[in-house]
Amino acid sequence: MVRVGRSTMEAWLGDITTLEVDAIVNAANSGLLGGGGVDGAIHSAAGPGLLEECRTLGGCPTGEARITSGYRLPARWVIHAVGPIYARHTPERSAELLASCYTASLDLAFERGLSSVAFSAISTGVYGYPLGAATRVAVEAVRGWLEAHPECAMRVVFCCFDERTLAAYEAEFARHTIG
Ligand code: AR6
Repeated sequence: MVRVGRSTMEAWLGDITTLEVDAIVNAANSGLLGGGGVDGAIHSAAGPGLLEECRTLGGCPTGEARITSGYRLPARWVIHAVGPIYARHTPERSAELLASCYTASLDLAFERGLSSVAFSAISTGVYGYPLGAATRVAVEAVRGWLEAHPECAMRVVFCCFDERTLAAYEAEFARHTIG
């Protein structure tokens, strides 16, 4: 766990659809109408109400996020962030777009007065973002946002669906704790 002012960042191994937090962050696509991976798992667990609400949103550009209710999920809200498809951009542009997913999601959570948010490992599945680089962007973006909002006491969970992802976050946290 890494402390940033009144906030914390932690990594957790498991299925994001089981997490009892204020909001979970989905790795969505720009249509916001569901898909495979974590997106499919979230839509299945939330039930059809989620898709109905998503249909009203009119999609979401890459690097941005939208918020809906959580329906049958234990989380009250779902934030749908659209990560970059890694091969479609330069590495620098992909990093900007990915960082923006994290900061836009935290902006939405903060605006709603939420105090706990769990992120999926956006873009590291079928969107092909190399895991180590994505993890670095995620932790640095969240840390920067928390440092810029010292009044905020947010619990940020990085939800890892496999051991490899968990190890990447723990390695990244070690860098932030030591240096
Ligand atoms: N809980 C937590 N993490 C999960 C779960 C789960 N239940 N299931 C998978 N993951 P991906 P992307 C992890 O491919 O790369 C979808 O079709 C997975 O192991 O879901 O951003 C969307 O509709 C990986 O670490 O998202 C988009 O079209 C991480 O979630 C596209 O995929 C992200 O993998 C988005 O691709």
